[in-house]
Amino acid sequence: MALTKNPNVLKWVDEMVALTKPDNVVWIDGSDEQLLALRKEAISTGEMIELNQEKLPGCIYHRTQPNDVARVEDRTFICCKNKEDAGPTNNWCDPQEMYAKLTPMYDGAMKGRTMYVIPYSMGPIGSPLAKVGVEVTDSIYVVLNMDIMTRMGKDAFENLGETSNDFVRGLHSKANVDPENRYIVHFPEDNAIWSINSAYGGNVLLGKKCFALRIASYQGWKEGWMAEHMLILGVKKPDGEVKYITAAFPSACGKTNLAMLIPPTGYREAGYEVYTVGDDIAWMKQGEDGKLYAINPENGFFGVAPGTNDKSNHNALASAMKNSIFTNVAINNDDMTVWWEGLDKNPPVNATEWKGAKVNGVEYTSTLGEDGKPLKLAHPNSRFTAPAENCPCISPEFNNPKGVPVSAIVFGGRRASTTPLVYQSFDWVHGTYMGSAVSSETTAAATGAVGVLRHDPMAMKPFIGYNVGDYWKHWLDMGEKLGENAPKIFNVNWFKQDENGNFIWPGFGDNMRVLDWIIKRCEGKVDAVETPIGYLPKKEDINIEGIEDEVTPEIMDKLLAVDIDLWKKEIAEMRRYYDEDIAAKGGRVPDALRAQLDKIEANLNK
Ligand code: GTP
Ligand code: SPV
Ligand code: MN
Repeated sequence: MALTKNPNVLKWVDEMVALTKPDNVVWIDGSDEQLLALRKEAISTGEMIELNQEKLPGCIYHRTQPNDVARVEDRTFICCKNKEDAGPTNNWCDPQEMYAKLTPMYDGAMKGRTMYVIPYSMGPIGSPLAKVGVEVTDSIYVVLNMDIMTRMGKDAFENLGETSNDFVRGLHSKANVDPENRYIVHFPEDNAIWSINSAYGGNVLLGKKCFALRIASYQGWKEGWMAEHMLILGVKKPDGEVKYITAAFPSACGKTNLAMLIPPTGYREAGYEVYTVGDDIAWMKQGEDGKLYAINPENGFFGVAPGTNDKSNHNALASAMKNSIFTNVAINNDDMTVWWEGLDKNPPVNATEWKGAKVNGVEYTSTLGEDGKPLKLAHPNSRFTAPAENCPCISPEFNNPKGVPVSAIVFGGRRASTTPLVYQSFDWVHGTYMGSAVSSETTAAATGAVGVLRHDPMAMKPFIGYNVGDYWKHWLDMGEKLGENAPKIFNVNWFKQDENGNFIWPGFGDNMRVLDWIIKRCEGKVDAVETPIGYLPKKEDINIEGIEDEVTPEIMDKLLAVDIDLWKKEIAEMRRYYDEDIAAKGGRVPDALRAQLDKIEANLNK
C-alpha cells in the first residue's frame, strides 16, 4: 500500500512501474517485521548469507559479481541540458538522448521481480538541512543497505509533506548486471537518478554518492550551501569544549579511519576525546550566527574492510559487529565469521574467498598472483555497512538537526613525496586553491589502475554534479559569505614515504597529534612558520611524546620539508592541469585561483 498521498510521488512511482513492469510493488515502511521478512527471503534465495548469529548478531553477507565491485566512473553521467554545465570532470549526454537510450533497457526489467519503493531522508528527519529521496529498486540488498545508510521508511514522507515536489527520484534495476550496459546517470535538472546493471554499493545505494554528493552539490550551488566528500569529527578538549573538523580525502584515503580515531594514551590521559559525526559526506550551510554548520546526511558507514583491525580502527570494527552487512570479504567456514586482509595475521584455513571459491586461506594468501603479489581472500574494495548508532564514539550531536559548527576544513590525499604532513592556508582563497590541487595515488575504490597520481579536487572529482570551475567559484563565494566566520583550511598527508616505499608517519591514532596542532592554530594558541606554500608547524609544536623512537628529528624534518624544486614542479603541473585538463575542456577556472599560482610561484622564486 502506498505510504503517502503526495501526488508527485504517486505519479512518479506509477510511471516507474509502467516502465519496469514488476510482478509486485512493495512500499518499504521501515518496520522491523518487514525488514526481517525481506532478510529471510534474501537468505532463502541465496542473495544473502546468514553469518554466525552469536558472534555477529544480525549480520549478513553478500557477494557481488566479480565485474561489479566498485564505482564505475567511465559509465557515470551528468545529464544536464547544456554540455558546458557538466564541465570537464563529468561524462555528459543530452538528457533526452539518455532517457531514450535507457528507457528500452528498463522496459520490463523488473518482470518476474518485486519493486521495492524506498522513502528515505538524507539528514535527521526534521532538520532544515535534510532532504527526501525515493528509490525504487529490484534488489533486497539495496533495501537492507538503505535501511542502515539512511533514515528509511514512512517517517521520511512526513518531512516531504503531501504536496512538495522536492524529492530525489532514484530508479535502480540490477537488470542482468551486464557491465556493457551499466549506467549510473544523474539528471540534476530533473532531480532524478537512473542506475542500471549494477548491484554494488556506490552505484546502487542512490542516497549516497549519487544523491548526497552529485545531485546535492548541484542543489547546494543553486541554494547556497555545500555538499562535500568529507568526514566530520569532534575533538573534546580537556576543558570540555568540542571543536569540529571536516576533512576531504579521496576514496579509500582514510576518512573513516580519521573520523573514528582513538587518541594516543597521553592525549586520553589528558582528557581528549574524539567523536564521530560522519565518515564520508558532509552537508554544510551557514547558520543564523554566521558560522558554517555541518550535518552528516547518512545514518551508517559503508566502510572499506581491508586494513580495518582492532588497532587501526577499533571503533569501525566495533560498529560492524552487529546488524551489519559485509560485501565481498572472505568467510571463515568453520564458524561463519568474516575475514579480510589486515584484520589479523591468521587467514582462515577453511575459507571462501570473495568470488565464492572454497580455498585453504593460508595457502591461498601465500600464493603469488599475476601481479606478483599474494592472492587476496577479500576484494581490496570489500566493505562493511554498519549502523552509525553502533559506533562507540558516535557524537552526541549526531542527530542534532542544526548540525555542528565547523572550525577547520582539512584536505588530504596519498602523496609519496612533495606534500608535508600538515600545513595551513594563508586564507580561504588560498585554501580553495589547496582543495583544487588535491591529488592522490589511486586506490581500489574505483575501477582502473591502482597507484597512479590523479587530480581529485576537493576529493570530489567523481562527485561534482556540475562544472568544476563553477564549483570552485561556489567555494570562493561561500568564503566571502562566511567572512571572518569562515573555517580555517589545512592540508595533511599521512602517506609520505621513504626511499624504500615505507610510510614515515605512523598515522591512524597518531593523527591526533596533527589535529591538536590544527585546533591550536584555530584558537590562535600556537605559532607557525611562514613558508612559500603556507603556514607549517614548528618542529617542536607537533607533539611526539611516546613515538620519539619512530618519529626521530630527522624523520620530522622530512615530514615537514618544503622541497622548493618539487614544489616548483607541483605548481607547473597545476598550471598544466588548470589549462589543459580544465580550461581547454570547458572548465571555468576562476581568476582568483590562477592568481594563487602566481603568488605561490613568486614565493618559491624569492
Ligand atoms: P571511502 O569510503 O572509499 O571514501 O574511503 P575512506 O576515505 O573512508 O578510507 P578509509 O578510512 O576506509 O581508509 C582506507 C585505507 O587507508 C585503509 O586501508 C586504511 O588502513 C588506510 N589508512 C587510513 N588512515 C591511514 C593512516 O593514517 N596511515 C596509513 N598509512 N594508512 C591509513
Ligand atoms: C567511495 O568510493 O568514496 C565510497 C564507497 O565511499 S562508494 O559508496 O562505493 O562510493
Ligand atoms: Mn567515500
